[in-house]
Amino acid sequence: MQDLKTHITEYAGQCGFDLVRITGANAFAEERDAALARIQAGQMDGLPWFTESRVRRGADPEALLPGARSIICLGLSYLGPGSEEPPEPGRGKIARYARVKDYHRVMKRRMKAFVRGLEEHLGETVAARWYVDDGPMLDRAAAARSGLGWFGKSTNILTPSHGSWVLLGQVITDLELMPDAPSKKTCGACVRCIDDCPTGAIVAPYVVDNARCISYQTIENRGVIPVEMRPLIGDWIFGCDICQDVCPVNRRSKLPQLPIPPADAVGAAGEVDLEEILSLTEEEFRNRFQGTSVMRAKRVGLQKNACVALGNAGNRSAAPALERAMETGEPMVRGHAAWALGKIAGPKAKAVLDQSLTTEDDPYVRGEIEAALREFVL
Ligand code: B12
Ligand code: SF4
Ligand code: SF4
Repeated sequence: MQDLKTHITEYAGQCGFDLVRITGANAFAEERDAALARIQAGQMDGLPWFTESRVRRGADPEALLPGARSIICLGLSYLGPGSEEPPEPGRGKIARYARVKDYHRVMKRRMKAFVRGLEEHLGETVAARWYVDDGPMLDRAAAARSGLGWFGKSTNILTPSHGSWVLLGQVITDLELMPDAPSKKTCGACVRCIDDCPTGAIVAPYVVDNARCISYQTIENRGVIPVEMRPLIGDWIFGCDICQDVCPVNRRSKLPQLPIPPADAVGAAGEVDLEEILSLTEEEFRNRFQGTSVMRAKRVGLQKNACVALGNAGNRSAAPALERAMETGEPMVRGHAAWALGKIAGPKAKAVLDQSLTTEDDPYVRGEIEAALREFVL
């Protein structure tokens, strides 16, 4: 049993994973109850697919793989060379995990190769299912129980070697393997992430209120970004890394041994030109971001976020780009562009809003234009 475990650990490294630990396939009862309580408290609102039945299924490895005995927990760092300096004016920020190619594909490919290699080593078929992010499993719960890392108060899993900059995957298998012990490390008295989260989304240690998280608003929210949240989003246009950037555990994180290839469309610094984003056609958006995590936000979502970031930057030179968005964008983009025009102010912005009100017939967008125009009389 120990020999096989040693082989698995070494082989996972050869397959390109930075971290590997084992836990048993018993149910995640406490974490299931914590997740169910989170749903009931409305703190997962906005994610209709995150249902109670999904949590129950995902917390029970036997339900996912009958005969499951062990879970091989894998971690892959996505830390790159990009600096965390504030971007140049007119540019928006993309979270670190999206500065590399879509990790779902890369990790699943590596996990499949890992399982096939194990089968070759053992000379028999191994019953296995693998998950990363989009499966029902509670990825962090498995990582924590295996000792791959510990739950930070930001809810991110922190690892001693690679900080929280790791993506998490699991291979559930019928192999009997010696489980590792959970980590004894904790955040101690630190509360940096709670204090520095701009939206107050970490409502208590280990509890993130989904709808208040910039990551949710800029990636998952298909509708209107709440007006009161917009100024707090700053220059983030896809995801948010603040609770990780401020975390002291992340200060000396190791780089990945076999990095996920970079997403050239995003760049190592994760900075993109906001006016350029606003002008992309559907085809141009696809050509540029295909194969990256940014696709998740869709073009309309990214453009909506670009409007918010332009409004927050408050640079009047953005008025012509916002005007074009008012003329050609989808209602969701027009609405957020109107808000941005109200924020950047100036005679050009006012003229665009006045003109738009004469032609706009979408009631939601009209409401945004009227609210933006009220900014000028204050
Ligand atoms: C839904 C989701 C989101 C939502 C909701 C986030 C959330 N906190 O739930 C949104 C869109 C906001 C989001 C954002 C991000 N996400 Co996300 N997300 C998920 C997803 C799909 C499910 C998470 C989940 O189950 N939430 C439910 C709640 C209940 O779980 P939880 O927050 O982990 O809570 C646990 C703890 O609170 C613990 N607990 C409760 N009480 C106590 C008490 C103590 C003392 C302790 C120790 C623990 C503890 O039990 C709970 C249940 O396990 C997972 C993938 C997956 N399938 O698991 C990725 C995942 C969690 N996300 C990931 C990432 C990278 C991010 C972002 C960093 C992306 C970004 N840069 O924008 C941010 C981080 C924001 C944050 N602070 O969490 C990674 C995290 C990797 C890591 N090292 O932790 C995951 C694991 C994807 C992956 N496979 O790599 N995400
Ligand atoms: S990702 Fe950003 S908004 Fe979400 S909890 Fe962390 S700091 Fe707050
Ligand atoms: S910032 Fe502090 S409290 Fe938050 S996750 Fe990091 S160590 Fe824990």
